Amino acid sequence: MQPQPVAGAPEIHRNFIGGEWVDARSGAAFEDIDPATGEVVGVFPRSGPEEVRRAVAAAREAFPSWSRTPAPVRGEILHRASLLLRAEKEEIARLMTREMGKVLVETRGDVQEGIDTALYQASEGRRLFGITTPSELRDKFAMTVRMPVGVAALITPWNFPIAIPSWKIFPALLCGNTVVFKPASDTPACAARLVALLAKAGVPPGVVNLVYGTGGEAGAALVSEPGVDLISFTGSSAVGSAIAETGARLHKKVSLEMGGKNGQIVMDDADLSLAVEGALWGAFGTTGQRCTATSRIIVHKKVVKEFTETLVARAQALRIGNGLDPRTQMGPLINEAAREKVHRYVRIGIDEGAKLLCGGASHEEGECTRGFFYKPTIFTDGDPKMRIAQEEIFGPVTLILPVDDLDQAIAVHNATRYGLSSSIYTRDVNQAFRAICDIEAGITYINGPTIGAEAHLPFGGIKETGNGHREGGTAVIDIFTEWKTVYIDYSGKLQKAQIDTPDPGGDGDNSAGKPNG
Ligand code: UN1
Repeated sequence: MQPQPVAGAPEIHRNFIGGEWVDARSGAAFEDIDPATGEVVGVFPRSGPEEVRRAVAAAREAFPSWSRTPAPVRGEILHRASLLLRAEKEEIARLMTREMGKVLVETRGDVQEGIDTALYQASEGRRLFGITTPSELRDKFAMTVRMPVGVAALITPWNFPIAIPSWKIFPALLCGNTVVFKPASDTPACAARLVALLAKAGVPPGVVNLVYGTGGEAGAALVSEPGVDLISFTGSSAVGSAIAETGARLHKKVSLEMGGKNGQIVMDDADLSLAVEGALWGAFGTTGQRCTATSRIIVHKKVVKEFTETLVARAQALRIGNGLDPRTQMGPLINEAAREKVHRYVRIGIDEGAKLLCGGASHEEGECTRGFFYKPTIFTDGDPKMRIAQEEIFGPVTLILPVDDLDQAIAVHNATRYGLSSSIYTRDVNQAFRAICDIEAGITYINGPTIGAEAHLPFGGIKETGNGHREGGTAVIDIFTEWKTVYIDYSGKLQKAQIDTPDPGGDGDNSAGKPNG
């Protein structure tokens, strides 16, 4: 049982290991803070290697039985989870807004993404397709089946506290893996809800374990734990590289989803008001704290003046405040460190010679004095080589880069080390297809902003954004399964591939006196 809260006091939480809510042995704890008000939402255990080891042991113990549970049955449990998420959607959305600040409309969308993923992955329980293919030999059958990988360590960020854990936990379970989940320490309360809900949906003890703590302690212990077979991580490129190094050394499968510096191209034939609408949502939705956020807007010189004026006016009119207020359009940043980082980048941009058009400062009016608010910030006259054009800021800051034509727009777009999301606004089908082919990114939107991924399509990026994997849709199944190739020889004799294979150009016998190959 979770401990019962004392009225008015922040709730004290525990880890979830082997189907039980348990205290961390160290007794150390951290607070979950509402970034709009500074209030404490809950108190959570700061776990170390000992808790991690117990959680991994519980996941290992649960693996044989869970991996043998038929996939359609595992899928049905996810279906039940989707119904529970739907029933609790509003409550979880409100908790999420309190815990990490984004506005209610968006936190509802976040939970919805979890529901969509649960439904999609539930249905995968009755597919999980392998392939069958002819053998080159007579009386021999060839096919592939998918096998679970084992114990999956899932490390998630705070910006999508239900959606991103769902992208990982649901397919991991559907494929027959057991899980140790280490959520970001800025959003532990949503993680508790999700795990409690999975247990209620029928996930057996030990199949999903939850360990709270910092990345440096619990996260680092988890990735180097020998009982972990697979690590799936979403977060910064620096942490991702460190995880990949450890994973390589310890022979673990590693799937990484990291930074972005996503660009929206606006051509001179674009529907400008639509392009402004898209940029506003792409740059300032979730207070710019998405890996898919529009942090560069590459605009044709013929329309850059009109586009910029409208965008700046719209950004300045955004209503900033507590996300629980339905009138609020943009909530706070996640914490003070994030606000300092954003402001540091603003100063870097000014020093580099970009022109600050609006924002560039904390927002401390009215009720906002107690939270980590920052004004929507737009730079123009950017150069693609500037640090603010190259580095992920993860806040409400975007940079306008004027260009002469499509070729230059695509070149500027591609001149970063990241490759997650991208977008182009144009009415010209030829230009749109050029962009689809030539933009270096995992996702390209035509006449839509850089954010808005759907649960049943692949999500992920190229270059330093990822390491070759995709989440979402069927693509995620490749992360959470290993292929088993099966040959069934029913000829009753030894048949040697490549050697006994009938040779249509020869005498039908490759083996007698002929060199092989
Ligand atoms: C992220 O920013 O980490 O496409 C994920 C989107 C969301 C997911 C973003 N559906 O913006």
